[in-house]
Amino acid sequence: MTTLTRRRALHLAVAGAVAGPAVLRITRAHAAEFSLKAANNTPISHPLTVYMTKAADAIREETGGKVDIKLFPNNQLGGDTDMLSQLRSGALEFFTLSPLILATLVPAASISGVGFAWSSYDKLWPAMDGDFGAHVRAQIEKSGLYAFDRIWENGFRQTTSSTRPILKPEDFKGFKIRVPPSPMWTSMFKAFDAAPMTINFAEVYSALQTKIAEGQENPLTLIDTAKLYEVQKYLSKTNHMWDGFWLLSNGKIWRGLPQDVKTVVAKHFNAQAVAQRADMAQRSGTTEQDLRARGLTIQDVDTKAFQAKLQSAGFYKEWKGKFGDDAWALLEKHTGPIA
Ligand code: X2X
Repeated sequence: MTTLTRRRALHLAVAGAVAGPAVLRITRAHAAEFSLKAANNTPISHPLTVYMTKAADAIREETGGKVDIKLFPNNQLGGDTDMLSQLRSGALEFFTLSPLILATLVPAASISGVGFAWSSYDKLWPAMDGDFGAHVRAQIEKSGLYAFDRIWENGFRQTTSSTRPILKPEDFKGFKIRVPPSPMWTSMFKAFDAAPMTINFAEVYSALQTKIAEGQENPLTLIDTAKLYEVQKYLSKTNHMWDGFWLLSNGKIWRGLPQDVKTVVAKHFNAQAVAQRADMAQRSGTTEQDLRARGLTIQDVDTKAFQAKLQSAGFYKEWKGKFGDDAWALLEKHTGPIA
């Protein structure tokens, strides 16, 4: 098997060098028994892309080239809304999506993104990998999609602005902020009295550059790798919610794959998700320094005041009602009392 793999690698290298990428692609598709596509919305340098690539490489290696997963990062196949449609129709086999955006299809999925719910990763990861995550994945399966066991990391979300720093909840009043397409995001920023506008991540940079939106909110790693610091001045550490990426597959396609293929694919995707979390945790301090060096003014805020604003606006009452008492109790079993 090793010799075969090596010979194949050599063959590909030669084909690539002599005839260019078009031939390379044809050769690979021909060699693979299962040519599958995976897509995401993060830049090539983001750890989500880096570790999905590692998983695809490990899968190709272990199956001797039989399973070839080609990655389309950085919204190459369209924005999240488009990619979700492609996944559902079967045009795309694997796709990572925020639980909150997935909630446009599976309302129960956004429960992991409740504002200020998680005080630490020591609570979050065991919950997502345990009964709480299993509850969400069961709802996802009912919608005809399959969610892999290990959710990938996006991070705690922070607020950026090109016009004025958001230091107190009142600063949000009328603030034109881009939010991802999801009822919970719109609800949260309405509760802050901001003026949220729904835009897919694929269009965020240009929306900020043209000042259609004054600000946006995302974890530091994404602000860094998507170069949002080029079009934003201030960053407030509002830490208002945690967000991850469920790796999803089309349920029918997934169930149709041979068991040995599913086992290898799931093993490597889940293992690389856990490795990606660790990498993200390691880089948080240096990313903040990097963003300061690139000219962002970064400020701490009193996050309790922002949470109190959500509370008084009825945000928690609304969402507890939507998710139901049982799901809410399961959440608070891990987080402790939220509000
Ligand atoms: O759209 C966003 O802001 C992003 C990239 O964080 C998500 O996928 C939710």
